[in-house]
Amino acid sequence: MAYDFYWISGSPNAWRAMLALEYKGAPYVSHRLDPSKREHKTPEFLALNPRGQVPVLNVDGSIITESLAIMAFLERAYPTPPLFGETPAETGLIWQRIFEVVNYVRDPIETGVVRVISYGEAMKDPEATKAAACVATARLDWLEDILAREPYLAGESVSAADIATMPIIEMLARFGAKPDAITLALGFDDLGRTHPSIAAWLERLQAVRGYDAAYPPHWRK
Ligand SMILES: N[C@@H](CCC(=O)N[C@@H](CS)C(=O)NCC(=O)O)C(=O)O
Repeated sequence: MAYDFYWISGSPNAWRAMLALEYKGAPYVSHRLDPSKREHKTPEFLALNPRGQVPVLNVDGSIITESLAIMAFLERAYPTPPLFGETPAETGLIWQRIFEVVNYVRDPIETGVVRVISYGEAMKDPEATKAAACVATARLDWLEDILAREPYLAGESVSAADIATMPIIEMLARFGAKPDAITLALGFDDLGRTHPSIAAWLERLQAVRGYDAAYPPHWRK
């Protein structure tokens, strides 16, 4: 039986859940919501998730919100190929990486930089934007250090840690190339030069099963 999956194009949280669905080969019916029409705030959608947020997975009437919860559900429902490791040590490291990214990487990038640029607010206080970019760069440097030593964030194989992190970094690369970011020289427009191991990791992830299907359609030219 196919699940019902609700998402918004470009939402990093929906992206990671959708990529997990695709990677696992799980059957699902896609419900793409249009945020400009506030389709994520309709009474019908709020009945699924009162927060009015994506992603949402409807599993035969059981509603799962929270991208990481959806990924954990998929791991139990479709153990192969694994995303959360095969040994206790692997599983521990994968969750460690996920929480490190959620607790220390996501906000400086998504809130500190991406949101400011996407809301057109980067030039309102250039010094504040540059200061936020410095923090985000330090978090990127941390990822770069891991990926200079390992092909994936939790070792030799692609895992949930990579799938959970990749959309955040893709967002930074996309918005870091916008004119305001270039004007302020935030330094996110050429990851191949500044963070070559991250750039190589992003390229490796493009070969992961389901990458193309989960890629935000409105980002395609
Ligand atoms: N912690 C949640 C966050 C969900 C979330 O923030 N979704 C955003 C898109 S990335 C959303 O739906 N925003 C619309 C809104 O809050 O109105 C998860 O990981 O799924």
